Amino acid sequence: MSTSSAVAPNDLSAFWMPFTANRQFKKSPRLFVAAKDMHYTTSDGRQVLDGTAGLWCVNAGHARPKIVEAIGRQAAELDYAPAFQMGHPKAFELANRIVDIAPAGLDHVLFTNSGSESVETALKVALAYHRARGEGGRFRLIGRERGYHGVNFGGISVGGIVANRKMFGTLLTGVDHLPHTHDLARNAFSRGEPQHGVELADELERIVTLHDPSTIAAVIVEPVAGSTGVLIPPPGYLRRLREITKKHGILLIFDEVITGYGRLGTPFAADYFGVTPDIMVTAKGLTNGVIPMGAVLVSAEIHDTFMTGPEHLIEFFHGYTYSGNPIASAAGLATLETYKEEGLLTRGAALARAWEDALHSLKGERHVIDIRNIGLVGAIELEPIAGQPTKRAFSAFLKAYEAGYLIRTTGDIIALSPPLIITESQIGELIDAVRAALRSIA
Ligand code: PXG
Repeated sequence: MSTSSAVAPNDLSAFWMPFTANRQFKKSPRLFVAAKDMHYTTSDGRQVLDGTAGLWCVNAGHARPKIVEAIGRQAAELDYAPAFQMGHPKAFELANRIVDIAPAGLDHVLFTNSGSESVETALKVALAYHRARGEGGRFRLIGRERGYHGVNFGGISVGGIVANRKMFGTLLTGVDHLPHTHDLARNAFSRGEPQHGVELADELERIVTLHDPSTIAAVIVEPVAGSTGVLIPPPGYLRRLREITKKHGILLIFDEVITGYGRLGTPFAADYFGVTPDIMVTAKGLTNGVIPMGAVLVSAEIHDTFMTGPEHLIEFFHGYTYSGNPIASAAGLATLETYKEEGLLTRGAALARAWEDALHSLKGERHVIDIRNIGLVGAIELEPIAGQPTKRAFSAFLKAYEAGYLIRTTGDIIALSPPLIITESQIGELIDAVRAALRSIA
């Protein structure tokens, strides 16, 4: 009997897996059974270097003692407290700690359980805010092509991924989209921010004029689009969006589910780009991915707009059974402490140069048509196999996995986003593994 059968389930059919090629997976399953720091252990006892921080969330690496201990202790002490009309100390404490590290001006926190819920929460806050101020005619939401804002109806409506939208009916009405900023013809192999494309922000002015500014509630963008392949904005682009939104009284929402908590070498992308939104959507790295939790940060102006009327009445009709739940709050506090103790929210900046050089050493390898990097994020875009999009990158994923490296693919793009504890020598190892994978595929 192999070690694998001791830890493998005997039937994989009941679990309909998310965003997975279920039939391919179940024919040759890839199962992790343990993880520590930079590595997973597979069910057949192999070590796999985590090149993706799980799904962009395990920023401090796996099984960090402080977080593990906090979760166990909290489960024994106070496992659950009702989220509505009751509280517990750690949720308040965590909200304060998040505000401490957030860009100035984002002062209040609504808790959720995922990035998708954070997005829905942000969109609802935006609509309700305008209505509370007597501008209920602002009902339109503007997203962006190739944007990913989770999988719930608001998020797929403002999102710009065709496959995530086309099966699901009419979605939200009153939504429009900016063009994406990906421009291989002009920007391929840029190091860091690509030079061309700032004028794409002016498309917002065109859309706003088309609908009239008085109908528009909010614009939502990922500062750096993650899921659709690490699309980095040109210098000045986000600043321009900020200027246009401000001019027209439109709220700007940054979806920092991926870029938040140190991914770019700054606490948030808002810090990296020097642009502060009115609402910031976070999740993932907030709890190091260990317990589901998200946080939506809003300005005092937005928060205070709701704090009117009789004090015994609920101000905002929204929330989840698990908003700010005790165990998630404890995990969040321990995660932020770990980030602080180890300087992880800025460690990406110290590694960014080595990361950039390592990634760009793949230029000239077979199939590679672009390489992009910012902070501790990278992407390697491959020429698709004619008539078989996604197949080439998926083959690279399987090769790398067999060799002991976890990478992530989206379309024919390889995306890398390792835990922020990665060493320079592990960066070298990871990139060499990608190189070997590229050399071994058709
Ligand atoms: N916004 C952004 C910007 C995201 O990247 C979500 C919202 C939704 O978060 P939840 O927690 O509901 O999944 C995300 C999630 C990938 C990948 O490999 C990306 C995400 C999730 C899973 C895989 O690109 N992003």
